[in-house]
Amino acid sequence: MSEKVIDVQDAWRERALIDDAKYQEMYAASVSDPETFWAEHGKRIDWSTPFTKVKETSFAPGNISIKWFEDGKTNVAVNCIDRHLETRGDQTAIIWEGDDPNESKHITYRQLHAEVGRMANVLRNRGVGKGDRVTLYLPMIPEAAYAMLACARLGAIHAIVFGGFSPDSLASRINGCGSKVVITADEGLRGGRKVPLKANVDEAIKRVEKDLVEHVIVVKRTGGDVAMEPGRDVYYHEAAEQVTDDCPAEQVEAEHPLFILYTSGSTGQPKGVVHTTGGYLVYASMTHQYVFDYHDGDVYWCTADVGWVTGHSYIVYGPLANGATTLMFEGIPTYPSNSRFWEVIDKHNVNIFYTAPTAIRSLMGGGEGPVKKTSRQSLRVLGSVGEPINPEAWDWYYNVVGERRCSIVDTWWQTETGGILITPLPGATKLKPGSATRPFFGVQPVMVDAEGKELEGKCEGNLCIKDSWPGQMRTVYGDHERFEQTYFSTYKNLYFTGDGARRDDDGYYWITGRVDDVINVSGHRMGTAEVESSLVAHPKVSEAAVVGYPHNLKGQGIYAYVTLNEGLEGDDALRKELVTWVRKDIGPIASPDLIQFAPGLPKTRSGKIMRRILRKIAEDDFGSLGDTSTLAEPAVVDDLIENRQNRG
Ligand code: 6R9
Repeated sequence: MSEKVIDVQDAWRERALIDDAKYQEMYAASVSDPETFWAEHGKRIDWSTPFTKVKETSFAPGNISIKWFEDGKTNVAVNCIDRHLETRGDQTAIIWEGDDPNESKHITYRQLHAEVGRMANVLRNRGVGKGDRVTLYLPMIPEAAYAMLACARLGAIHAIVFGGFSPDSLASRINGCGSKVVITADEGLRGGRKVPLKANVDEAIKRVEKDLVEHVIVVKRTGGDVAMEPGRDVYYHEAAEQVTDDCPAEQVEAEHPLFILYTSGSTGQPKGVVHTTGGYLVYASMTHQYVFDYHDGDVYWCTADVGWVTGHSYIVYGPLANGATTLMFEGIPTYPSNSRFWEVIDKHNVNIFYTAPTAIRSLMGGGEGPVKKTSRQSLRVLGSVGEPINPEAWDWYYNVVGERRCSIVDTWWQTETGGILITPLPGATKLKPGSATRPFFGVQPVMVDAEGKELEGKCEGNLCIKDSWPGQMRTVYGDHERFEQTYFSTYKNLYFTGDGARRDDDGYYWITGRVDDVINVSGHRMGTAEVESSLVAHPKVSEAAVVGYPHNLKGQGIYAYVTLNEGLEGDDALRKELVTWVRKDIGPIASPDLIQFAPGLPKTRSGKIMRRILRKIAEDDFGSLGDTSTLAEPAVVDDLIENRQNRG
């Protein structure tokens, strides 16, 4: 791995909210006396009833209980909208950029207030109130943000299902949280292709408990022809005509649930991760401000979908709580061309850009040309999230996209953590390509070995977090037992992240990937991310995924799936070249035993490689590939099976 260090540039520090000395001071205060620290920062949001209690949390076996600001009352929509009206009513809250580059619009805070009030009234008219669950199955259109905030305004709990999920997945999530109302659109639009959202909802409802779903509200996006069930389905624009845009906000307890978001773990069905109101908003807004060094007037763009936690915390809640201008993008990075991201940045003068390594790598495959033909002069901070960023992608992001002017924040966090936990801060943290660097305020990472023994100093192990932070998930919806089992039973009194990491001499964290993906080769532990990063560093490789497979001598062997850059063909000579490359880069224990050239890798629609499937194929275990319905392109699996490497 790269050991390069990039100093904080003077320009970053001069502009930044805090420098390194201030970070050190605030971090020390946040962990030595969390009560005092969070009592102060809890005031960054408005409370209708101020809290007097700050932190009531326990990770003790049998008593996992997490409460922040417990006796305070507030409303998330009021914090994200109403409180800004006086000072920035006419400022743009949301810039919406359509799939079609000729379509975009600006929504001011005042307009947002009216839109959310109207949508809240439409829901209220259909019996939605405090504590009711509402499933959202929407494309990236402003109505998705309106719907989230409308639920928050009423104290209802939204459960967003990513628009790319199948009717089956949607059905199990609607059932799981017992939603009586579903909000969807006729069709979505991505890369010029239509997504049949309403038709999927109809399919899903056939598989949902009878009579559970009472109302389906349909936003007209494409105007496509869809079936409407009388009495159950209504077009949003028609329902909206029947109500005013003035809707009182329900003040709720700090621990009232704000949303449920389903996420997959290593076992069983997806879990409904529950986030609550006060602590979540304090944490999402504070991290958004400090991590991205957000200043008034900045234009901020996070390319995630609102169907994922990144969209919740860093498109909608964090930025809007801070009175920011947040850009919402309906399309994809490669449509109409792979200059799209950079063109959108120029079009809207984006200052802060937050995307995923998978997007960076795929654009990197197309070379520098599509980037270089745009200006990108507005950019100041570049963020990364979702998976370890390999140093080569980091370098490309830094050198080519940001032209060495922009700081990079590699932000490590999870659906479960609600907000960013480990990250550089632009004015404070020296950067090392590939490292998420240091913990955010209040976050105490702990490294443990397989037996749960805490490791000191420079080390490699399992990443846990000691003590709670305000954005932490509170429970698994309807199954607190599973919450304890999944996150608190492996290591007592610690939150277990499921990730492996190493910590270097400077106390920097390098996330190596999920520990369920660690390969044990002849007794040596090998991070799949490490091998992948090395492979991807090869000039001919565009993407790589590495899994373990049973090996007679070594215990586990290393099986590498490699996607080459466009137009290249793989052969035995290249296989050899890659093995030598990795041996040289990391060491002989990292040498791939088998390399399969794959035109595509199985990915979830959020871009995560599904190693579970790759492991099964590497193990010749095709009979039990499990659920492949969440794949972006299920067909790649057939090709992988057909061309698998014989493990002899
Ligand atoms: C926010 C999000 C969480 C898992 C997490 C880890 C991986 C996320 C990362 C990263 C290395 C980063 N991950 N950010 N790994 N460096 N900067 O992605 O949530 O979808 O729940 O995924 O993603 O493995 O445990 P989620």
